[in-house]
Amino acid sequence: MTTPIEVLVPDIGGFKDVSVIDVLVKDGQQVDKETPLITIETEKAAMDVPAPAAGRITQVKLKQGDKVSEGSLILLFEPAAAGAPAPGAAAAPAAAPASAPASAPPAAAPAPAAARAASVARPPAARVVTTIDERAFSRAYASPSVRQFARQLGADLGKITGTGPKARITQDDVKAHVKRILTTPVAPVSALPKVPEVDFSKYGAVEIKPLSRIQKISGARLQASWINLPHVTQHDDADITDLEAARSGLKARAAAEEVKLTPLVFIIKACVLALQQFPRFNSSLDAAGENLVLKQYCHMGFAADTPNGLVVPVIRNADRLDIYQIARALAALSSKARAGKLTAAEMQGGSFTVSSLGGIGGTAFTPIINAPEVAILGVSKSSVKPVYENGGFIPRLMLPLSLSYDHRVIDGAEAARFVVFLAKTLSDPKVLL
Ligand code: CAO
Repeated sequence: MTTPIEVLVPDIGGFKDVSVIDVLVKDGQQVDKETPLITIETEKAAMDVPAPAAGRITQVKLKQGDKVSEGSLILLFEPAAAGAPAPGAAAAPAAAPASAPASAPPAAAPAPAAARAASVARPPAARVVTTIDERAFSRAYASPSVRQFARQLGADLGKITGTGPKARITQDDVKAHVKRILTTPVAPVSALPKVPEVDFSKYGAVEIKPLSRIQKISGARLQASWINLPHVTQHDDADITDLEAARSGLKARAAAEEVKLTPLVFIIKACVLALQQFPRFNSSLDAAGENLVLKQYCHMGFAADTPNGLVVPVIRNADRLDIYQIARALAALSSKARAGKLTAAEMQGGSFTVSSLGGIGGTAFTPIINAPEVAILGVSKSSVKPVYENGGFIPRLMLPLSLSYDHRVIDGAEAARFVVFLAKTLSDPKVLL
């Protein structure tokens, strides 16, 4: 049997009266060299004091919560013969008086432990994988070498669950944690602030009604457009007094053709002419956002309000259609939309969209572009307004137009010219018939 030696608290960077936050061994326990004996916590770090050699714990001399300084007695220890601590690193003999340790070299590998303690207190040296909560990091249960390893990887020990004895964090735990972070697909972080979640039932009775499939699809597309496209809306009024007179005059012919000539029919026709005059409005940005795709066709979309939500059917090749053909296509697609019978193809490939709320009311609104189109025309209810002309006010039927455009593709001046052209075209029925 070898003589028990005292194992003392090593140089801990000059800290005094630090807390023992854990005692990791008990009397009679066999330990290997470097087995952690106790964990102490300074203001800067928690650190383990390891066994100076392989051997048996004879008697533990302190308990959790005790205060220790350099040289405090931790335990008595019987080194295994072959693994006895090297001279100079060895603890004082067990028989030494309690006052002796101050002058005896600390047993628990003081120099490396001190070096580790110092390095633990160093700021992270390598890349930071996560933000480190210093308080949680310092409280985490891990050896100095594991702490240093975690520091180098920027891993937050406070977020790692230990798998070692007493849930001690091992180097493998740190590796697994970092690997998990690196291999977990990261959802794109939205920079948008979130709308607060509210439990409305706290304030009164509520009913939960799921969104329709169309509402979910159109909602996501509208939001994508609103977020991605810099929208500007240009407003103007078109004088449709003469157009309205012409439209009334065409009622009999329209009845014979079995179509209804609503103002929207003429507005779609006027938009076709405007797109031909301003081809940039009949374009889309390519996926890289570096080229304009100018379309040689003219497919006109129109927003339709249906019981299941908003849909945008598309009138194909509207530039080849006269107003009666446009009216027919409009009626056919509208009734299919309301019946929920539109095919996907009938809602794709639009050049430009018209959203008319004129049959309902309102004076102006800011429509959201049906991306990847680059502009949309909002139409509100026409009304008779006094217009100053030839030195006096005369009553004219004015149609409010609201053109939203993608400012990446269209300049404000071009948008104003487009709307002026539209208004002029709508004021002259001869151009449209
Ligand atoms: N000013 C005054 N009256 C107008 C008008 C205008 N700008 N536009 C239409 N009207 C009149 C029509 O002449 C018609 O009158 P009569 O019944 O006396 O003939 C009445 O309003 C209803 O027209 P309508 O809505 O049936 O037909 P439309 O061709 O104008 O529109 C459609 C068809 C499918 C576009 C429309 O029914 C619709 O769904 N509009 C809503 C679009 C929408 O929701 N837009 C918002 C999208 S963003 O949320």
